[in-house]
Amino acid sequence: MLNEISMRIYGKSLGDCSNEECFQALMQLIKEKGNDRIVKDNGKKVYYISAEFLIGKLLSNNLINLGLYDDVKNELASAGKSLTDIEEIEVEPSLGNGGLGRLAACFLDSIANEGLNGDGIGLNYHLGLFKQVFENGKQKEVPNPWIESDSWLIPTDVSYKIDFGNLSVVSRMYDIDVYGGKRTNKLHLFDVETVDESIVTGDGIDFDKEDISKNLTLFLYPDDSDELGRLLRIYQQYFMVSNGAHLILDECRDKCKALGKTFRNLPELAVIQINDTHPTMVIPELIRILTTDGDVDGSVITMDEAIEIVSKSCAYTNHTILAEALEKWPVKYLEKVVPQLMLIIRELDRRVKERYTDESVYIIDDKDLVHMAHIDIHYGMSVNGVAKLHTEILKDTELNNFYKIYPEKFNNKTNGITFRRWLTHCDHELSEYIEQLIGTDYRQDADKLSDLMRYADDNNVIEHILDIKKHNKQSLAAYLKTTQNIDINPESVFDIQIKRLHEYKRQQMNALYIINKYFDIKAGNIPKTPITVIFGAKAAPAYIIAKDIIHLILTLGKVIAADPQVSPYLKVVLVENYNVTLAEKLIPACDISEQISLASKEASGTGNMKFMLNGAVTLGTMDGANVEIAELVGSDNIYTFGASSDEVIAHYEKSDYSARKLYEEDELIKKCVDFIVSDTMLEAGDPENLNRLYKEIVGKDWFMALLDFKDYIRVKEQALADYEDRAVWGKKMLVNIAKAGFFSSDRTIRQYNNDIWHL
Ligand code: 26Q
Repeated sequence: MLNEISMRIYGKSLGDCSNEECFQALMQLIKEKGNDRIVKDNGKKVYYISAEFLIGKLLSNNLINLGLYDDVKNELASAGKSLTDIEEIEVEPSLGNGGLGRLAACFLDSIANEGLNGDGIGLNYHLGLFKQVFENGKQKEVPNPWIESDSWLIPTDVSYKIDFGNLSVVSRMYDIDVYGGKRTNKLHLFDVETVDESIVTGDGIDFDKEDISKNLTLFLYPDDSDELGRLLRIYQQYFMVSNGAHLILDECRDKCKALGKTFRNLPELAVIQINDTHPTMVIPELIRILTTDGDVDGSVITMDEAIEIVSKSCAYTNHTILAEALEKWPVKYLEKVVPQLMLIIRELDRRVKERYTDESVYIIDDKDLVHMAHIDIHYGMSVNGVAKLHTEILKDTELNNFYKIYPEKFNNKTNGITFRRWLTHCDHELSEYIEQLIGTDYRQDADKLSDLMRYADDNNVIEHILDIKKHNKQSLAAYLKTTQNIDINPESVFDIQIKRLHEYKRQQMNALYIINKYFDIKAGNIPKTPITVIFGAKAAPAYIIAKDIIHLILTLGKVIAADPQVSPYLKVVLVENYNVTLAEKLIPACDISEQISLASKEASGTGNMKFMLNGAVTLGTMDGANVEIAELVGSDNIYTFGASSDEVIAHYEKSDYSARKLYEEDELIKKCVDFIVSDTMLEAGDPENLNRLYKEIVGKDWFMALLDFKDYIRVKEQALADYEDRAVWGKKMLVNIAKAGFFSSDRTIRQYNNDIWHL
């Protein structure tokens, strides 16, 4: 099958092709096979609109979803080629930052695999988020280009003129196919024709922030620590939603014509799922276009009618309760960038103010800030959180005033992950073994993974699962050696924390644990099995404390590696440029999954689910989806610790948390925190970063790392002790895998469809 294509495009057989040529041939094969599954229908369609789509490499995933993986692998092997080597050719697009973007990618995969009609809408950032490199123990950001002349990206002839207050640009839509077992959907990525990568100057990610027609689609989340950066984000957001709105209405116009309907039927033809507040302007933009351009037949659509149509078509997903992450834009900025939209937003606000006296639900507040989430909640038909606890907190506290007005709009959709990427693809050996034991039914119905519970006391099975983990650890060690020149001991315990760097996720608490362990080892308490603590995290370029935490981890790694007393037993690694590809190698190799956010702050987490599915045991707080993991696996198969979300919320309400008090009153806490600014550390690292972080932890510690630190040590020690009994640990692994079925994104998507989309 592949040979035929290589003959056709290169005039030579597969065995004579280079890996690059094989990759091209594979792309060709996949695109041809995928085309057979394009379904054109006039039914209702979901548009998942998102600033991020963290899709990862597509080669193997596409092969798996098209059912071609094994055949292709065998054909390549008989031609003397390795699929794994060919995978290395593909560049991972960096179109996302973290969980929200990866969730969008998992959802597209599940929508297609459930056979549902649904496309993604986003932006084609040429240089991605940024590529992280470490220099002198610090993060440096450099561009992360990923678009090659021949890639998954397919140019289309869809193009719109997009008007801003002071300029207009012309867009172009590019598509990436999303293959499901039953149909092919699309990820539509909009780009600006005039984008110019050459305006990025120096060796970092600096560029002229005012040259909108050239910079609009260069980077995801350009540094918004100054006004120009914030304005640029508004340009980007409007560009995304205006293109999206035009596309949606164009597609609906065609359907209306075919079905004899009008835009008044929009809610029967389209549903727009708004991924966090970044695409919120799609609501006023749709209203603007409908009231300006009128209906399919040219008749007028009034403001009242347009609002009703749009409000019935849009649904909002909230991914955070951190106040600082809820977008609020100054009226003045919106007035400058999108004056035509500000007219609509003022009208939407006027209607809210006419109806409600409670100022907390206003769209425009008394400081002239536009609360984007408030637009979504008033003018959408659904508001969902992403895990049970998260939704409860939204209803009870953060969005309580809205919940009182619109109880019927609130619902929970606990996140999920696609098992095709996060099991079949990334842990082939494990998925094959699972299929030997329980067959393949679980691929359609993930809950069937629980059939594995039959083997919970079968020593041979447990042995086998432990063996697979061992192989994955060896593979990771080899991979990190070749790609990053990092040495890790595959015989050690792999303790892994990989996620965006944020204070609430508390990488700093993990670092303090490492300091505690360092002292322990120095005092002669040698761990039975050596420990490797692995981090992966990017810090937002302007987030100073996050960057200080990166520096702390890198410096600790250096200090420990240089200490012959400690280094045989403890190793600290921060992998460079953590991304989906690295996650696919790290997760199957993990023993202990670190999910240690301050309770109430992590909306859900999805890494926690991936680790569980791959047989890692969670060490976590009762936060986000950890709560649901704990319910599923039972207390024997998870390590939980720390203050509850209620306790944490009470501390914030009473403002009674004092890090300094804990630091001064507890000798161990003081000793560990003081080490950050010890002579050893200051000599190995940069005193500016270390002193600043020390002050932050003692003087503020807004996310209460010191509150949970002692309990964290206690429970982590228990986990490490339990690890020593391989049979006992192996059973915990098996139970985790067996109970992970609930976290399939196929389930999540069915729930979105049943409760919100009704496709
Ligand atoms: C906001 C304002 C200005 C600039 C940037 C932002 C911004 C950017 C990205 C705010 C939030 C994000 C990303 C959020 C995110 O990834 N949230 C995660 O979503 C996951 C999927 O639901 C959850 O599992 C995680 O718990 C949540 O942190």
